Amino acid sequence: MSIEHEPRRISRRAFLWGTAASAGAIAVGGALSSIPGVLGAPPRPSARNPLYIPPTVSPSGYGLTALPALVNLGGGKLSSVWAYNGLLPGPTFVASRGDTATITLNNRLSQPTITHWHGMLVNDLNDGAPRLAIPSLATYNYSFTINQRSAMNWYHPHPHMMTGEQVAMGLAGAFIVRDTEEAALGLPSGVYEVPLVVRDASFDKSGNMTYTPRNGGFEGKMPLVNGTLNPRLDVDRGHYRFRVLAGSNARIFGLALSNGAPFTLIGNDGGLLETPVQVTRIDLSPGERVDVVVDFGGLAKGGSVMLRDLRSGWDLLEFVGTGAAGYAWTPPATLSTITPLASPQTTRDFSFDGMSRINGRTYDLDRIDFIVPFGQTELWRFTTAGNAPHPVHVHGASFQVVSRTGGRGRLLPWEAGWKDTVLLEDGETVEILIRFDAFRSLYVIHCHKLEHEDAGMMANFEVV
Ligand SMILES: [Cu+2]
Repeated sequence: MSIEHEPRRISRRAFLWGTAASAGAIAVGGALSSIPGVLGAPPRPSARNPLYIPPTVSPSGYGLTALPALVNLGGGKLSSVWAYNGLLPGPTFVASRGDTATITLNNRLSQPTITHWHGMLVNDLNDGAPRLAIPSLATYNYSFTINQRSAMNWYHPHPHMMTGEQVAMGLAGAFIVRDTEEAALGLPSGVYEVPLVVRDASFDKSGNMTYTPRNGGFEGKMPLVNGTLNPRLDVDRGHYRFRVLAGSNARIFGLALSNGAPFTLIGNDGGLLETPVQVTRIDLSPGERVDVVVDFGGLAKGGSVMLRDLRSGWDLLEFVGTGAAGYAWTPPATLSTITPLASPQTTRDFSFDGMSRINGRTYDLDRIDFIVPFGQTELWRFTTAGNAPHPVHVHGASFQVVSRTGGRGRLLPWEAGWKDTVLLEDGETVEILIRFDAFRSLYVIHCHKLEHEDAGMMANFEVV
C-alpha cells in the first residue's frame, strides 16, 4: 500500500478537543511516526491538493477511536469532522486470510456508536449490528479470524437511526484482505495500489462538515476523495490498481476517465472477478466497491487525466503524469474461479417500500423478521414500490446477482462474481442467490441509502 510523501501529511495531524484529546492524540501520533521521511518531504506547488492516502495498519491489537476531530481536507484550513483516530478516512486495515483481528472500539462521540465491518464474514458479536451499539465513552472489543477471499471491504458506524450522520461526518475506512490467489497475479502494488474512498460532503461557512438529514437521502454539495477536496495524484507511466469505494450516504457515482480510456475491471465487493473486463463507465452506489486497473503508460510528464462523475458532472480526482517509468502489468485471461450458486431450496421476497420499510415493516431492534437455514442456497428477490434507488446490503454472506428485470433490465459487469451490496432501481426486480455457510448468527439486511436505513428500511434475520 502506498504511503504519501507530501508536506500535507504534517498538517494532517488531527487537532483534538475535549475528553478525546489524550487517547486520540496517542493514536494519531502512532500513525504519523510510522511514516518514513515525512518531515523531509519538499514542498511542491500545485493548484490541486495532493490526494490523501490513509496509513495502513494491522488489525491485530489495534485501537480505533471514534471522535470529533479537526482535519485538513487539503486546502490547509482545518475542518471539524468526526473521524476514526482523527483521520479521514480512517486508517486502512490490511490483513491476510487466516489473520486474527483484535480491535478495540473506543467511543469518544457524544452519542452511541458501533462499528460494522462491511463485507467481512464475522459472527453477530463481531458484526457491529445496531443492537450492539455502545454508549458514549464506552469501548467494544472485536475479535475475529479473517477467513474469506481477498477484497477491499470497509468499516463504518451502524447504530440505529444515527448511521447517516456518523458516516456523513467522516467515520469510515477501508479494510483490505489479501490472499495467495491475489498475490500470484502480480497486480500493481505499493505506491501503485491506491484506495479511493469517493463520497460527497457539505460544509458550513467556516468549512466545517455538516449533515442535514433528508428522507430521500443526504446528498453533499461537493466531492471528497480520501477526504481530500480537489485532489490530484501524480502517476508514473504504467499501471495503477485503484480500490474504489462509494462511501457516500446516498449519492450514486458514474465513474469515467476524462480521456475516455477504459478501466480494466478486475474485482468488486467480494473480491476478484473470474476474468478482467474493460469498461469505460462504472456506476457505483453507496457501499459498493470496484477493483480496477488503469494504464497511464501513455501519459506524458505534466499530462492530465480526470476521474469524473458523469452523474453530477464533478471532477473527482486529477491524475498528473510524472513522466517516470512505472509498473507494467499484463492482465491474465483468468483472475479467479467463481463457483456459481445453484438450485435454491427457498425463495424469499423483499419489497423495499417508501423510505422506511421492508415488506411493510419498519425496523425493530428486538424483532427477528425471518429465519434462514445454515448452509442452504436461497433465492432472494428484491422489488420496490418506489422511492428507489435502494442499494440493498446483506450482512453475513456474499451473494451472486443472477438477474435484473424491469428498469435497467440487465446485469452490469461489476455485478458479476461475489457481491454484498446490489443496486435496486425503481421498476426493477433483482434476484440474488445466497448461502450462509460461515456462522449461525444474527444478521441484518438493509438499504444502504443511509437515511432509508436510519428510517427503518432494515430487518433482522437469524441463520440457524
Ligand atoms: Cu432505500
